[in-house]
Amino acid sequence: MDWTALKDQAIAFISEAAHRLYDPALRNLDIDTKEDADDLVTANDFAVQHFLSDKIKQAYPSHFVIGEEGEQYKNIPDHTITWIIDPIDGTTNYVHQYMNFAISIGIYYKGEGKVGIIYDVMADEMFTAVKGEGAYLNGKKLYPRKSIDFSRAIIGFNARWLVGSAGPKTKEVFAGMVRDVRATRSYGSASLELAYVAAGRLDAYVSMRLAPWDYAAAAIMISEAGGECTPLFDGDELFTESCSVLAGEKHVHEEMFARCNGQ
Ligand code: 2AM
Ligand code: CA
Ligand code: CA
Ligand code: CA
Repeated sequence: MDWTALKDQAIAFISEAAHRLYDPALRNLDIDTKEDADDLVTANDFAVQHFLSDKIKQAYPSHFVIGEEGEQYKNIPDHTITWIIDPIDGTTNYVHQYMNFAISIGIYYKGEGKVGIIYDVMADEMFTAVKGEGAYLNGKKLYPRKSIDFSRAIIGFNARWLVGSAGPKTKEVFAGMVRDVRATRSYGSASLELAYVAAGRLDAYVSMRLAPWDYAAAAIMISEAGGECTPLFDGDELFTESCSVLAGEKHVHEEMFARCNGQ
């Protein structure tokens, strides 16, 4: 398979799908909720998922497609190419802010990430990666950065993790990290925050709980940009239904992983 050609095709599909999200007249705020009152989904989440699935199935009938609003993450066949889609990552931002949301596609074959694309629709930033060929932002290569000290790091961190379901010890570790770094940021779109790690805008990003479509594209991108993307907690496993995630520049990643796992 020519993965670069497949990346270009995926970019074309995403660019076409993005019109629906970019055009204010098509901004569909027919909102529903999922697990709780703050877990939003709009008709456009489904529309983009279906648009992309149809395009992919037409062009590549043998490929398998899963996504947050489509086929769920299970029984992925090993013998065929799988597209993992988040049609809108950052739906709350799409509804409330109309910025900082992305379309994310990761393409996997036999368990290995081959192509990752994350498109920030309103900023018109296309983050791309092909396994072994580097990561790019709007066609410009993203290079690995020099290690920095943890005290100078800017980390993507959602304040909710300080008050949520984590145990008191984890919260204490989180509070220590928030105190010790230079600054924290929270953009509300996991895939974009992970792309920012690849681009060097953030030195690390943590989440207690993400689904595969949140990081399928980003994991390839971060690895191609010289960073690390792993579970936050020793014993968790990426690409299970729900998993903690820690991504970062190698040194900062190492420090955060050690703190969170009591080393
Ligand atoms: P979404 O917008 O596609 O739902 C918000 O901090 C980030 O976490 C977004 O990337 C959001 O993706 C994701 N997210 C929100 N609720 C989640 C949940 N219950 N499980 C996993 N990821 C979630
Ligand atoms: Ca969602
Ligand atoms: Ca998501
Ligand atoms: Ca989503």
